[in-house]
Amino acid sequence: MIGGVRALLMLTLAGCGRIGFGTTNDPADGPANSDAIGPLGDAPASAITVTFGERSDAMFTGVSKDTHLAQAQPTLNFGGAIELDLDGPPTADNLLILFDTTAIPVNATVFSASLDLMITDTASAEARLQAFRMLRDWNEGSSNGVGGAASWQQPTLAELWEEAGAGGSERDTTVVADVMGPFILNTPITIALLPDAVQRWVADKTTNFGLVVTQINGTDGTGFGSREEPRESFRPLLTVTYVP
Ligand SMILES: [Ca+2]
Repeated sequence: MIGGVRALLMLTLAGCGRIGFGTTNDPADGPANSDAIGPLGDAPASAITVTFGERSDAMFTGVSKDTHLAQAQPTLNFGGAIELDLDGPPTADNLLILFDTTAIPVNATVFSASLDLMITDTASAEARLQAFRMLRDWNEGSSNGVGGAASWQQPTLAELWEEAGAGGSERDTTVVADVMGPFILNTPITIALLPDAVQRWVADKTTNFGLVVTQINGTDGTGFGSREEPRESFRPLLTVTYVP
């Protein structure tokens, strides 16, 4: 029985072409989001859903860090800011976010994963974001526009990014999430994540350096509530459904 479930899951995961892209919140968001689908089919009855984030109703708290990197302010840290900024080049803002998922058993099979963000600065309709797994550590920092790390230039105070802005080989090439705007002020979005990304963190926590989120289209930036946002419901939340 368990083997059968696992086989089904592996088949599901193998069909990754349609897994983990787009948002699942609101079909009215536009055509780019309306085809957004998580894993095909329902989760098995034995599946467990857990939530991670700095909200009192999250199942696991004290588990996240987040910041953004500002190309126009390349030496400044924003780890303590209440907003996570995202913007496209030439003045890009890239967002870094990490959740400690060690509460999930290492042998679990991740069925689905999603990231809830609250939009605190609206972007133009053509805005598009993509997320990738980070492959190296970075400091959150606690500043809001003061010199420090992480910054556009540095992951930690002792090092430089291989490619500024958390680019190059220090991020994975697989697209973990791909979402088109419009992003509307004070509207929550649920971004479906490629389950394999979380699966890797679960199987080996030493590989969990979180995600970098980039805006690849549109010059009007987007803002999201950070874990420091005073309003709890504006803070990021990771939801994972897994089969033990
Ligand atoms: Ca932060």
